[in-house]
Order: sequence, then C-alpha cells, then structure tokens
Amino acid sequence: MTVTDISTAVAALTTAEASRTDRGRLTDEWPGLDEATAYEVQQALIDARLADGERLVGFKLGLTSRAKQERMGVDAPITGWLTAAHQCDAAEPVVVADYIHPRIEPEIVLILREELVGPGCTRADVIAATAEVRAGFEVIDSRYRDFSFALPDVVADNASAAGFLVGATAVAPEDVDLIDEPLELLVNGEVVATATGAAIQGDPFVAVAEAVNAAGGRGQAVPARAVVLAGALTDAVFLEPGSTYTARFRTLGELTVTAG
Ligand code: 0L1
Ligand code: MG
Repeated sequence: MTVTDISTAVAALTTAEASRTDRGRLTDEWPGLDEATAYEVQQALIDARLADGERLVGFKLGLTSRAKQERMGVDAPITGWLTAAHQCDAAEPVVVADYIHPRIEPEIVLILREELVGPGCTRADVIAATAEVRAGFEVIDSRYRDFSFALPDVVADNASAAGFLVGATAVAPEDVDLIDEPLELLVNGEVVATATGAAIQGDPFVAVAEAVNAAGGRGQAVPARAVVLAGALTDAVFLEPGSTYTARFRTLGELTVTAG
C-alpha cells in the first residue's frame, strides 16, 4: 500500500498496529505530509477507533522534554488521544507481544473535572480544571521501524500512544509542587533515572496549557473527566518480559508494572 492521502495513511497505521508489524515512515512515501495534515490523519485514526466502539478517555502530550524537542527540531509538545482500549491494569503484566517494540516512561497524570479548551488556556485554568494529580506510566510503541520518524510521521501515529497506567494515590493540584516533585525510575529494583516534574517543559501545568491551546487551534477541546498524560519525566525504556518498572514519586506515590 503506497500512502499518499489521509485514508491510506490511516489504513497503513491501523494495519501496522493490528499486525504488530513496524513499517517505514509515511513521509518517505508522502513527502508533502506536513504537520497540519498529520493531525488530520491522527483525527481520522481516532475517529475510526471510536466508530469501532472504543471510548475516548484521555489526551496525551508527547515530546515534552527539551532534549526530545531539540532532537525533533520543535519547541512545543505534540499531542494525541487515548481511548479506553489504551488503559492497562497495573495488577496485570503488560504483554510485550501485544505490541511491536514497546517502551515505558514515567508520567505525571492529571484527571480533569472540567473541560479544557484553548486558545487562551492558562496555567491557572489547568490547575482549576484538575481534580487530581497522579503518578502514571505511558507505554509508547511507534508503528515506525526503529522508532525512526519525522515530526509529521509521529503526529499521524497518535504520538506513539499504545497504553497507559494510572497510580492509586490521588493528590489535589494545590497539594503538590509539580515542578520540584522528584521521581526515581527503577527497573528490577535498580534506579536507572531520576528527574523532577520540571523535566516536563519546565512546568507540567504550563505544558498542558500550551498543548490545550495548540489543540484549540485545531478545533479540539479536552473533555471533562479526561485523563491527561502531561508528559514523561525521563527517557522511555524498552519493556522486557519478566522485568518490573517502578515510578517512585515523593508526593504522588509509587506505581509498579511488570512486563510479561
Ligand atoms: O509520549 C511521548 O513523549 C512520545 C511521543 C512520541 C515520540 C516517541 O515515540 O518517542
Ligand atoms: Mg509520553
């Protein structure tokens, strides 16, 4: 299948995900694919999932660290959408064979009580709309070979969304300093990375406000009760069957996941 338009792009990405087979970049076949059109592909992909009976439950920010943004030549996060099918249960192993080449990254998660809509969304608006802040993990799984993509490719691919988990400890947004909130990422009990919430573009609430404004420019709002993955605090690590992954925060508590 040669990809030259939105519907063939959706079919190609859907097939790659369903068959757990990676593929080359869309932009190799469709050099005219720009970021705006890529968001149209992403929307069509989500529309197809919803038409198949999936339920929209959340919104994700990707490329929130300055290091990742510099690698991709961007200065703002990208966004994607989460459905109930992306939600994993921390009591069950995340099955590596269900994905292509899954990686996991510790995230700060906001649970909204109110809709967020831009333009004009501020940090204060995000805090006011947030019911709870929690620890989380995101499973990312690029549908592209070796996680190799240009910006329009990863936008079309719903920002590599593949799964997410939310921790059990709920904290009110005014009861946590997210910028200074420390995190340790442990693999099999060993600390492999440390960070604070500032790794998410300096301030996770600002990152979410910017992402909401960008989505507003595309005519999209983030609904009340959405789970918002505000961004990863560290680089993602590959999931290896039999290994355990722990995100240990000071205020947001601890979340452990096993890969099967
Ligand atoms: O959630 C993320 O930051 C991932 C965004 C897409 C880039 C990647 O797959 O590494
Ligand atoms: Mg992420």
